[in-house]
Amino acid sequence: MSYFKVDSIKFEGPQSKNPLAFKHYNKEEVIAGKKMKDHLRFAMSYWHTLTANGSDPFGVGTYVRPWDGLEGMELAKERAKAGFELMQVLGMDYYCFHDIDVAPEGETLQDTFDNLDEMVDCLEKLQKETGIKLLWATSNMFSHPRFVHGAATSCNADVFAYCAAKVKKMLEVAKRLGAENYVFWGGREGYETLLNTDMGLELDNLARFFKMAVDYAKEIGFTGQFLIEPKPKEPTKHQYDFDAATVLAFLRKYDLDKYFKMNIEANHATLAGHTFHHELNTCRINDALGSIDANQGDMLLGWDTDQFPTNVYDSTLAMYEVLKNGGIAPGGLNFDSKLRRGSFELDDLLYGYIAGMDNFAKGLRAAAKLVEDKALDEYVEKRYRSYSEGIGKDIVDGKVGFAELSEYALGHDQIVNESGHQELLETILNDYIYNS
Ligand code: XUL
Ligand code: CO
Repeated sequence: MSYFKVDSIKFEGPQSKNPLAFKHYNKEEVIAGKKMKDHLRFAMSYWHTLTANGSDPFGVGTYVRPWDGLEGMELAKERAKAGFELMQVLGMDYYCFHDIDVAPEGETLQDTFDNLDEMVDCLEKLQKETGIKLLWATSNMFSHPRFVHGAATSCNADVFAYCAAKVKKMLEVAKRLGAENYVFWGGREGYETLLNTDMGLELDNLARFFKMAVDYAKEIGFTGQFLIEPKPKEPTKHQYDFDAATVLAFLRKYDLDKYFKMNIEANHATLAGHTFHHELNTCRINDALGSIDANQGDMLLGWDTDQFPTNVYDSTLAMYEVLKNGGIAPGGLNFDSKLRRGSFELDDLLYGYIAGMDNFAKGLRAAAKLVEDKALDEYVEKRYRSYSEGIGKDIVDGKVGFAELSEYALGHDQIVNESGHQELLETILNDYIYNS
């Protein structure tokens, strides 16, 4: 251990004032029949943690890192070592990466693949030494200028082919490193103006691309779960994978729904005008909840700020959905979160991850009690009880149509409603958060 000032972050309980200790995350503690680590399946995002430097559209990087000044493969290897050390210090069992996070791009596509192969040897060794696993792999098809008009939705077929080569390679890497999932986030899969865009062809091509990925995974025996990560905008004005409902409609149209689930990111949900809770719920009720990118946005800013998640209200509701889903595996909670530009010291990474992990641990504790006590279920069940008997049951059982319902309504036209008790339920939710 050489990069961080402590060997491990330990659980000290809610009373602890030690900034380098967990107050709520007690990895091996059993909650609702499962260890906390198995409910949460925390993962480190390689890009925000090791590759990012704190630059923004107005200024250069600010992060001070021990690998500053290194270049090429030497830099790549140093970052990998630091990343695995960080995960060990935090007791984190998984990580996620894009191809070009771990290895620099070369002059040619073949050079890029050669660099990647060399780094995959290194990552494989680090995985074996530490027992840390790959939650998901993905391919970056948005940063380089070649993706200016899109990746699988580019107007240029050579770009489509280039992307196919990249994803083919990364599926092989994913298989070799035992990735449990494979993510597609369509960073440039969208448009700036419909004046020059054939949206119908672009969507057909996107579906063709996904089909080829599914076929190739079968061919090489990669059995990880495919995931699509919705986001409504940024970098393009309109992204095709706008939100969970849009992705569901797309998957169903092209008969891809049996192969894909979703990776729901909190900040993407809010950019789409939804809550994180809404997106998770939409996936759960459609059997499409695959994994989570844990972070949060800023209420006052309209872009993807990717902050470490500290909002316990959101983490409680997220874990509530995860528990109701029967768990998140083979997905997990990947911290797609980055430090603020002003948090440039290496140890800020520890503070960021501790904040996020403790926040979700606290959310899990509250959510587990909510589920166990059926604290919200009771109200929901009662609210819909008119569908368990009488005319409501006939509707659910498909026994009546408009004619029967019209006859019924004529005899029952003095409607009586009951309160939804929203404020009471919000108080109950708060009580569970305070007392868990
Ligand atoms: C971008 C984003 C990506 C994906 C992986 O907003 O969330 O980092 O998670 O490409
Ligand atoms: Co993400």
